[in-house]
Amino acid sequence: MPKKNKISFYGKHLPKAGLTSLLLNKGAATHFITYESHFVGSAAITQIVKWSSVAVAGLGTYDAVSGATQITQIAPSSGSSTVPAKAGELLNLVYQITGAPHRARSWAVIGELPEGLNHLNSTNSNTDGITGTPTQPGNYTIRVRAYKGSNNNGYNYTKTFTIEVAPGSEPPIISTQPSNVTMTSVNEASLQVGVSGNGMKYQWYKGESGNTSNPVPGANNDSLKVEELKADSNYWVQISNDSGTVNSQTAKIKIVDNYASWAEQQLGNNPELSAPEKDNDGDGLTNEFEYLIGSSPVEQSLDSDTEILIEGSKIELSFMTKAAEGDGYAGLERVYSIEESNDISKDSWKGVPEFQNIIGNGQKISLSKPINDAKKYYRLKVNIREKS
Ligand SMILES: [Ca+2]
Repeated sequence: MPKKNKISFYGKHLPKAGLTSLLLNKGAATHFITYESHFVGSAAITQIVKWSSVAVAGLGTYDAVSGATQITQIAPSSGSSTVPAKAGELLNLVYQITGAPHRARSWAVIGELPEGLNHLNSTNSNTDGITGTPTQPGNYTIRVRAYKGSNNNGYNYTKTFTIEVAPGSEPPIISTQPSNVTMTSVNEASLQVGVSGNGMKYQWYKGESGNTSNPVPGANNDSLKVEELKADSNYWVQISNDSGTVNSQTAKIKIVDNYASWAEQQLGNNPELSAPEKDNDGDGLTNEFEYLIGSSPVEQSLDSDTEILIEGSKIELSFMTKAAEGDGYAGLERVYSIEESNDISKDSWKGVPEFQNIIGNGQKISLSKPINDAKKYYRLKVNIREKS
């Protein structure tokens, strides 16, 4: 049979209204939608337009199949016995019987359709279809049967299709939030976010979650390396895909230095120089001692600010404190305590009330006590600790 115009050829055999007109009409998209509205809601306009062009184009492949009677898928996957679909997206499955000497008077679908799909149940049409929006992913095998007679009677022909419903797109879901980290100013940390979903894009930001004013340049994957931080810092990540956007919690990076990070910054990585017991500048103070009192480990330190005087019946003791600040002291504070003893034996030292754990910030501390005993010893304890 000559088929110069495939479209019009099939048109002769099909009823004018509804789905089949959509299939065979090459008119404008709005025209397709008018007819398609018999079967699907107007919400699915974009899918309908997309589908319509696929269906019309698909007729070419379909048309090449001739001879024996058969039922063939026209759309969405022309000629195939499997039907691709996606949960949450409109499916228009169209199939047609060819080679049969008579028009199909009725159709049946045998087997369970995926939830959300309906059989169009054409009558007096060689074309039939299944339409709707599937909700549950999975593979569904059905049989489609065309009958010569009405009400599913008479000679019939059957075709099996597998409708493969893929999972729908989901917005990203964070399974693991980036963790808070405590580290020194010479360490580096890697923040990591665990996400499930497809087609994700990442952007890390400095600051509190939701504040997008400080994006980290080039930080576009699921981890972020941070290093050389001199102060506490916050980071968070925004993850998005076609279906939505989600913000992680804020990961707080706390910087707390210690002797090792102080020594690395003051003396470098050479253990010969940076060991706590070394005295590189030869001032009689070990590196560790210089770290504690806040003096330089590379320049000889002279203590000119400590005074002890006896004035009349009182002892006057004064000294200048130093704040824990500068390289190696991030997150730390220096605290001073005065202790006294009558005989300097090991267990005799007692804290002088009101002179305990004074946080150094450059202030002068003065102690004045009446001399009642024959002998009195004083000592100053200096500690470095994490900021309270
Ligand atoms: Ca020294």
